[in-house]
Amino acid sequence: MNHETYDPDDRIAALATPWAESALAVIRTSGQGCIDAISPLFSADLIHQKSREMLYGILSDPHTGEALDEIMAVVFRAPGSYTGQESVELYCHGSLPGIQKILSLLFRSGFRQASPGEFTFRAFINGKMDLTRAEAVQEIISSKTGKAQSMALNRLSGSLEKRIDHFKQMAAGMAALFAIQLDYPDDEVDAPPMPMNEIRDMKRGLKELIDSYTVGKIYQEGVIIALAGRTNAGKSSLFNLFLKEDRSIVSDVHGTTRDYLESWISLGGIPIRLYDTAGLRQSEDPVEEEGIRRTREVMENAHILIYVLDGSIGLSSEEEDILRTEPSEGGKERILVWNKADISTVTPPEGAISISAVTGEGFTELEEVLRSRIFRDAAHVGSEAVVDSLRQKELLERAYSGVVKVEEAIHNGLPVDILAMDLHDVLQALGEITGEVSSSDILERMFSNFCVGK
Ligand SMILES: Nc1nc2c(ncn2[C@@H]2O[C@H](COP(=O)(O)OP(=O)(O)O)[C@@H](O)[C@H]2O)c(=O)[nH]1
Ligand SMILES: [Mg+2]
Repeated sequence: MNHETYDPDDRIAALATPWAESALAVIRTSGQGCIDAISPLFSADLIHQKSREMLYGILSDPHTGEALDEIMAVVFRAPGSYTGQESVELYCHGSLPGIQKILSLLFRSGFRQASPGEFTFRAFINGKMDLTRAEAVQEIISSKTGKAQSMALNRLSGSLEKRIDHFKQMAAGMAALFAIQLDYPDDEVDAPPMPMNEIRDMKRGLKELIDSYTVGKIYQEGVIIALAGRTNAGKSSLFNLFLKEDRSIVSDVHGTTRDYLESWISLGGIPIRLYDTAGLRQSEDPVEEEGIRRTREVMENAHILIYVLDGSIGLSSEEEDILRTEPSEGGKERILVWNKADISTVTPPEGAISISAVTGEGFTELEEVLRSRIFRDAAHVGSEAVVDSLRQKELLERAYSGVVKVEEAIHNGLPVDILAMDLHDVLQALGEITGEVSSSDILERMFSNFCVGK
């Protein structure tokens, strides 16, 4: 979005629901005068309509008289709307040609197409929400599991903003203290003591939030897991067990899965992008060869590889070689699964989890192991405020290192005006998180990731 040319007074419109055939579609508009602009297009009286109440009517083109749709309309008078501006929302039928007609009528009636994130951008500049909440809007929309969604909802209700405000108050308190110190000459004995406890508390609190990023990122972005192993080991069977449906073709014909399949699954609320791959084996068949090439690509990109071994026939020499290599080579986690435990007569290799993709035995244990691997590097965090935006995390780190600098300066007996300068950095970074101080490129980067209609 280019808000250099951004004009908060013009009227914007966009489809807020997906561009697809559906029962209902919502068209959102915002901007001064938008009730007046839509009123001549609508059969019922919008001008005197109460704010935030649905009104039934026919939307038609005033020039041709053509009726476009039977809809419900809601007016929002400023500042009681999402954007803080006067807004009208139209609930129409989800017909693609219908939506197109209505939008083009709006564009002919003084509205322009909203840029991605422009509604939320307006909400931000009109003081309806701080940046942490604005980011949460996008995070809610893009969350893939219930848990991720409720974490983002927490941020929308201001849990993160409150934490940051708390830090800001602490820093402001310190700044006041430093200001008093400046008034005391060196030899004065009863100068107030340095705020060492506050500094310690602030460091701990900031660190906690920074650490929560690992967990926040896992819930928001998910983890990529690929099933690998030779053909017929039971990868597709295991894939289906994870999905709890028969998505992938299971067959005892070798090389059945020639391409990879992918699906989002939820592992106790953690979004997992799970890949079923073609088995790794030598093949003369060009199609299967391509499948194997893609398998390697998927394996490269996965965070965790589940290596499926066929327990009914034991390890091949190739597999033995693989087992001898470092499990986490290339920074990737590897989990060994000894499948077909229901018919296996061979002793599984050390560290492998015995399961049966057919009977489901051992599956719960596999899920447990996955969870603990996923959270291996993640610090334990409470559920209230979790950071999942890289922007926020980097600013928290800047604030943290500012506090460390203040602490060091105190230890080194540096003059108070130096402390005050370092503290200013801390306040600056915290202010950027919530958007009090924000440069235009940050805003641009943030809001342009939104979808149109948000
Ligand atoms: N008895 C038994 N058979 C299995 C198990 N997992 C897979 N199979 C069978 O092994 C064959 C190959 O399975 P599939 O999932 O297609 O293997 P893939 O080639 O690795 O995808 C099929 O006939 C499956 O029914 C298991 O745990 N126990
Ligand atoms: Mg398969």
